Amino acid sequence: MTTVKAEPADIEIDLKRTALVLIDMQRDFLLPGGFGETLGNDVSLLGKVVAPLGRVLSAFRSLQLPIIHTREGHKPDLSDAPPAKLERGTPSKRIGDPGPMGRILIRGEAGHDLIPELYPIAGEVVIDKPGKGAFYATELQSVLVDREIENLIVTGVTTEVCVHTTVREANDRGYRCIVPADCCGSYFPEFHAAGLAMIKAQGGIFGWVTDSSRLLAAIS
Ligand code: TIU
Repeated sequence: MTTVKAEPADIEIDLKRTALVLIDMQRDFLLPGGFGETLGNDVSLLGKVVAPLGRVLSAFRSLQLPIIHTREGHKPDLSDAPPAKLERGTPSKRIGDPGPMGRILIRGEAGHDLIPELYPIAGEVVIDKPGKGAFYATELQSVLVDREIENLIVTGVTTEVCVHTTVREANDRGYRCIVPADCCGSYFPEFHAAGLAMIKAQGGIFGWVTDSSRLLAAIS
């Protein structure tokens, strides 16, 4: 067993039953011209996640532990995008509209793809998800059951949206979720802080919060 220093308490995990989950590290959220920017956000705020998450990804690769990437997006015909999502708010471009990186949040377009710095390699799982949570309308649970995974290191963007929704979904399904704070990011620093505080409050109501240094020290 491996002890990861974390809040609200240190946690012991069996690394062989632990997967790294990278939520939506896509151009559409991290680069100008994508979905995140059309919503009115400063996408540069997410860039600081890439280096620490890259170090954790390298460590998981060298230990040959399971790695799961997710991508939020929709089919080109938008048949999996509910009107309530398509019509939401007043973005500069809507889901499916043409943008500088292709159609916004559409599978197969450049903007929908994962950023090159964290690009999946052979053997890593890529889950396409239409919603915010990685379990909703995806094969994630069967992937985890097949590989006998019990613990998830949940990272990516954005902390209070897709990371948080996934942690909540996973927690209810019995997975221990550990979130390294510097490996996830938000367009709203105050929501990032609040999202992490909510995870570890009440004795770890949704999971545990650590950081890349403590995680790497534990698994190396
Ligand atoms: N807008 C925002 O903060 N996030 C999303 O729309 N999706 C994800 O978090 N991936």
